[in-house]
Amino acid sequence: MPIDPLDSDTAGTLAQELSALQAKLTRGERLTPEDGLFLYQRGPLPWLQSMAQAARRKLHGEEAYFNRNIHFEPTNKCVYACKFCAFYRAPKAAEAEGAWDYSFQDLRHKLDAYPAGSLTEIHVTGGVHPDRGVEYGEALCAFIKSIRPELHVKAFTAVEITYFARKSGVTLAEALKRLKRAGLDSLPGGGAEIFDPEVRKRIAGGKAPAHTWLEVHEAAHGLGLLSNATMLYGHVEEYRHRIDHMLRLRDLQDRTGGFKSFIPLRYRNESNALSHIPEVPPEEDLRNYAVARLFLDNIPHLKAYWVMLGLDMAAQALDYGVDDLDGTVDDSTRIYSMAGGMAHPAVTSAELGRIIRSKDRVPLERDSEYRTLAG
Ligand code: V47
Ligand code: SF4
Repeated sequence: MPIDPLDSDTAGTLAQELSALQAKLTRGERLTPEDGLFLYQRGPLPWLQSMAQAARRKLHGEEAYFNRNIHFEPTNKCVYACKFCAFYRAPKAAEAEGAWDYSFQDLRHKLDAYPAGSLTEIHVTGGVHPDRGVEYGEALCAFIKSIRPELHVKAFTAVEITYFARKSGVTLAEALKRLKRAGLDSLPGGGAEIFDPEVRKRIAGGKAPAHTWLEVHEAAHGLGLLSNATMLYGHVEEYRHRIDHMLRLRDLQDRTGGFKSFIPLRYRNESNALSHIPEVPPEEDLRNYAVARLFLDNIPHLKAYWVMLGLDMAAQALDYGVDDLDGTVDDSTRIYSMAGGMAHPAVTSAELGRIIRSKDRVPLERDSEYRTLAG
């Protein structure tokens, strides 16, 4: 078949651009936003995979991490109503409408099911309850520490903390100081969604804007609290919005070094106000992991949250820059099952180990600060 001169020209230019980027990455140089956008739009997936694998290998060799954790979602009643959220119920909703509001005694009961030493972390996040200020957050952290002092308390998104502070009339820094004093150990990465103001307004109008989310994390890092960062993708955003999101995280990380891991979250479309938007295909998830690994050169870990992806896709993501599969979870979260994810997400550490080994990688159980635990 004759070669179309235009196609071969385009192919030649693409090959040249990729080889320039490969040289840049090999020299350890940082990608610009334009480079990132180019890779999203035109980077061939096998090329991205190979570059992301190399970047991951430089940071973590063949090791891949998991932990033993559960989630606690105190309530799904929320003053906001993010359009993508299937978990949300109005503050006055009744139990019959699917609303819940767990007490501290309910939490004690849940924790009693776990023998000492069987968990290392509890991840606490939920709806933004209209009546709860920083006093509630303090009491919850202190309660967990009083019954399970050995557990790392990763609790409250920047959105929840912003509301706590406003409700209690204190600054963000003061709220964080008080939560830390009460037992908070680190912040989860939720609530980031997409930072671009137009997109944020369309999917999560009303809740803490990007600069406030970033301010909470910066203040937390300043107090010695580490944190994670998420990005909700595959809805109405464009590639340039994902790059803008990661750029803001990369800039903050340059200043503080306090982010432990980046967690891309694929938009799931069941039972929410954006259900007409189809979910992205798996190739898009893999492309996103690879670009994230290459662009976010200063956030050490890239996490595939298997609860959202399913275990098979999480395993595949290990070949695209991912070095962490999160934890055992033990059917303790409903944010994803309500949005179309696995109905009862639970996995043993042996199973996570098997998945990691199936990719010729070395499974390591970690604590919440990525220190390896003796296995
Ligand atoms: O901020 C809600 C997302 C997040 C949907 O820090 C949805 O280790 C997709 O942040 N489709 C909360 N995503 C969960 C979260 C998280 C998860 C795992 C680990 C960590 C960590 C943090 O869940 C929200 C939002 O971005 N989310 N609804 C949905 N329909
Ligand atoms: Fe509320 Fe969080 Fe759901 Fe938004 S994503 S409606 S803040 S629970």
